Amino acid sequence: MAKIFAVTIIVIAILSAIPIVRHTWWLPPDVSTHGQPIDEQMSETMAEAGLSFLAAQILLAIFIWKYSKPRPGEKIKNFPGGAMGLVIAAFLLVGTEVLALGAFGAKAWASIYLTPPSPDAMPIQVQAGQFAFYFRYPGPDGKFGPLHPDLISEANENFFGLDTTHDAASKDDIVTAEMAIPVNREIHLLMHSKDLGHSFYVPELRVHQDFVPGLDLSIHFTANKIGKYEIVCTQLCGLGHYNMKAYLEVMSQEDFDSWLKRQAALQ
Ligand SMILES: [Cu+2]
Repeated sequence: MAKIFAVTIIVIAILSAIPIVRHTWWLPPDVSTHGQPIDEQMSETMAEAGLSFLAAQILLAIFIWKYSKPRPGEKIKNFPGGAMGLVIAAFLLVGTEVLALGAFGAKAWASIYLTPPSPDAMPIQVQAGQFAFYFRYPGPDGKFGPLHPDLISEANENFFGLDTTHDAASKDDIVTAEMAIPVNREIHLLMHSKDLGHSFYVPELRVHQDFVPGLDLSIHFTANKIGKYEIVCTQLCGLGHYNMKAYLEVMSQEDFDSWLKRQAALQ
C-alpha cells in the first residue's frame, strides 16, 4: 500500500509539472518594451520553485517507500539534536531563495517603479470606479483641469467631476471609456480610484497595478505592437467586478491622432 502511495506521489508530481514545462497556461505574447526581464524572472521563479517541488516530492516518496513498513522490535531513532537544526537549515535555505529571486528581479522592478517617466511621455489619467474605467487626455493645452468630486455625476456623464465652465484647463480635456495610445510612445498613466480598491491589468503589456483609494499612483510603459487588448480589474470590488473591464487599443500615430480628434468632437 505504501509503495503504491509513493509511486502515486511521483506520478502526480510529474503530471503537474508537464503543463508548467510546456507553458500550457502561460502569459500571452508580450507587447511592451519592459516585459522581457519580467518574463525571464517569471521563468526563473517557476523553474526554481518547480525543481524544489519535484525534489521534495521525490524525497517524500523515497522515505515512504523505504520506511513505511513496521519493523517490530526496532526503536525509533531520534534525529541528533532534535528538529531544531533542520528548521534552521530550512529557514536559511528558503530565506536565501526568496532574497536571491528578489535580487535578480531588482533591475526589472527598478526600471518601472524607481525610474521616472521620460519628460516627453504622454500623460493619460485613468479613474477606476465601481464598475468601469474612464480615461482622460489633457487636450491641446497639455494640462489636466482640476477634479471636483462633488461634481461627479453619472447622469451628466461627468465621470471625473470636471468644471468646464470655470476651469480653463478642463475645457479641452477629453474623457473616454476606452483607452487608445500610439505605438512606440511612452505613456505616463496617472491613476486614481473614485471609490475603493481596483486594479489595472493588461496581461499583454505586463502591467499590473492596483488602484488604492486616496492615493495618486502612476506607472509608465511603452507598447510596441499595434492591437486591441483587454484592461481588467483584478481586485474583487463588488457585485459588478466580473464585468469591470475596458479596452486598450494600440494604434499607429496617425490612427491615434484621428481617434483623439473624433473623441474631442464627442465631448
Ligand atoms: Cu474593480
